[in-house]
Amino acid sequence: MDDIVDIALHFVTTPAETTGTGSGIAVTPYGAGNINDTYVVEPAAGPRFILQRINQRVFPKPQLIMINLRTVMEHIARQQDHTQEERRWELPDIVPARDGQDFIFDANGDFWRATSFIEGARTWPEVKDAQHAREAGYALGKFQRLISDLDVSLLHDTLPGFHIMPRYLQHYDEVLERYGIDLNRQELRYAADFVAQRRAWAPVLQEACAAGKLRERPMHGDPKIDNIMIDDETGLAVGVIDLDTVKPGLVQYDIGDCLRTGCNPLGEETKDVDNVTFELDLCEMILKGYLPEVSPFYTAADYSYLYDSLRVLAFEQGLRFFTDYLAHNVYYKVKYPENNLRRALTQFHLVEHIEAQETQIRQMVRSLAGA
Ligand code: GN1
Ligand code: MG
Repeated sequence: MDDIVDIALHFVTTPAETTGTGSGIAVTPYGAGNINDTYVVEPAAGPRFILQRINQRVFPKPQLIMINLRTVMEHIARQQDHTQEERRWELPDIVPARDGQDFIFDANGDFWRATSFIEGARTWPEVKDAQHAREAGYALGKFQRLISDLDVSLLHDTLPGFHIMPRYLQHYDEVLERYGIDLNRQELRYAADFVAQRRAWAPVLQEACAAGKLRERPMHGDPKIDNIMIDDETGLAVGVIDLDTVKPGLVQYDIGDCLRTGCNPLGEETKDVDNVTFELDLCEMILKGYLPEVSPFYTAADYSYLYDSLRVLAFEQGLRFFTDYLAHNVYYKVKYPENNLRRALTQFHLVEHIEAQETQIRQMVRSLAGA
């Protein structure tokens, strides 16, 4: 890899730095992403910005991410021209490189891009309280609404197979076959049984799509609570970040992902796996923020698949973490060797608590949807 300062300088246009010396520029690791490498760049002059190396094992054609991002940002900018909003709303915009391109490849073939830093706001790894939950729902709903009339055929598929359960199950089978599993270990047996008991049901969203009940639309793809920006002063949502997986998909993946992360106060990284819960009051707050935003384009089927969306997304995430644990951690970054196993067990316990509250969740959706 080239020196990180040299990389950052490609995205700095203020005169002091274009000499290429890098004096006065600070580049610091930032955030907690599981896949890409993220830095904040503070030039001697001009606004700070986010610099990221995109993981090309996960995103084989990273240029497509930037093409989609331009398409989406231009679409949203046109929409916002027509609205007089009082609330602050900001999305991470592209910071082009000095040569005018939206990205650079370094000498090693690594792919780098920069986006604007949203000041005075931050993300939170876990849900804090009811207002935070409601704001997360609002931000996702508003984002989905802003892209709901974008022609989905204009978006590239930046990550083939993303959220497609039959593919994840097939990959899990291949990993089991290749690496094996110690079923004498109680946690591993629990996880393997857990998958076996739900694998026939798990492709429910893809089946609904194939049957014409749901259809592909523009989606965010990764609206976990940690990707919602909250204003430091007002506590209100400012927008959503991490737009790399905005592509054709189901809005169900989005709301399922928002609920599975926003209603689990212990969060995805907890080691206190046995005490993981799905909190109904937070679920109600997320839906109260979300549903009014999406009601203009939501169909009856969209409402009826909400419970399944939540259950599937928690199960999918557990399966993906478990598979990666069995494959010796090749997809997600890990902080300790059993990190992916703990993450998987957390999601599976969350699924169990979701299932135990199915009647209440379905009833909640019906009453909030006004049905
Ligand atoms: C990954 O890199 P990050 O943290 O934004 C993953 C998501 C998962 C998430 C779990 C492209 O997102 O699907 O929900 O980890 N992104 C991709 O924290 O696989
Ligand atoms: Mg992401």
